[in-house]
Amino acid sequence: MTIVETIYDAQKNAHEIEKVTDTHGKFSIPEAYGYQAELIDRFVAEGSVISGYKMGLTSREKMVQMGIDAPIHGVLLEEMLVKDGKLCYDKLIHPKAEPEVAVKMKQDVPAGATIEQLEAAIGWIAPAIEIIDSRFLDFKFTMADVVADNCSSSGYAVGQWVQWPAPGVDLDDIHVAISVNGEEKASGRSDAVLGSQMASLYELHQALTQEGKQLKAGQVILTGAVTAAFRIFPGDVVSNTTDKIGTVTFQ
Ligand code: OOG
Ligand code: MG
Repeated sequence: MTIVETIYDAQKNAHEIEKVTDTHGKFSIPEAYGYQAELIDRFVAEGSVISGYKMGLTSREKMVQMGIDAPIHGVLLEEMLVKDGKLCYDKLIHPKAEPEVAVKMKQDVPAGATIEQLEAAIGWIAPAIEIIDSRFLDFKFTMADVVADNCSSSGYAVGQWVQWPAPGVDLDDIHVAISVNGEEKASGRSDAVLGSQMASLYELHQALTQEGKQLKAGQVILTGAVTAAFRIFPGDVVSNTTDKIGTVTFQ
C-alpha cells in the first residue's frame, strides 16, 4: 500500500501502524502536506465535508510533549465534531484530550489578508477540546509522519459560541483548565499558543494561502493546545473550563 493508503486504512479501521517514515522511507514536510491533502481528498470523495482547520504544536507544552518544535496544520471534518456531548470511542485507538480555543469565521478570508483583516473576519470564539489520536504506535512520530496523518486529528468538542469581539475579553488572556472526571490535569493561558492566538491563525492563513486555499465563512479553527494532552478512556467526563468564555464538556 502507498503511504496515503496505509494511513487511510489505519484511520478508517482504527488500528495502530508503524511510522510511515520507517515503513516507506523518509519524505519531506512539503511531501507530507501533499499526502495529507490526498488523504483528505479521499475522505471528501466519500462524502466527508471540511468543517475547518487546526493548528498543532503551537505551545511550548505540546512541543516538549511530542518532541517536535515547529507548528503544523491539519484539516477538520464535520464528522469529527462531538455531538450532544457524547464521544464515540469505536473508531479511536489511544485518544488524548487537550484544551484549546476555537474561532469561527463569519466571512471568507482572501489570500494576502492582513492580521487585522483576519481578526475582523472572526465571528465567534468558544472553548474547545481537541481529541487527538495518532495512528502511529505509542503515539510516537516524526513531523513528516504526523503531518501525513492529518496531525492526529480525530475529534473536537466546542462549547457555546460567544460573539466576537466580546466586551472585556482579550483573545490572549483566556485561562483554560482541562479536567478528567473532575480532576484538573493542567491549565494555562491562551497566549501560550505562539505567543498570541492571532499569530497562530495568521500562520494557518499563510500556510493555506500557499496551498491555494482560504478560510471560509462558517469554518472552525482550533488554534492549538494550550497545555499537554491527556489520555482519555470511555466513560471519562472531560472538560475545558475557561474563566471568560464558558466551559465545554463531553463524555
Ligand atoms: C499532534 C497534534 C498536535 C496541538 O494542538 O498541539 C495538536 C499530536 O500531538 O499528536 O493538535
Ligand atoms: Mg490540538
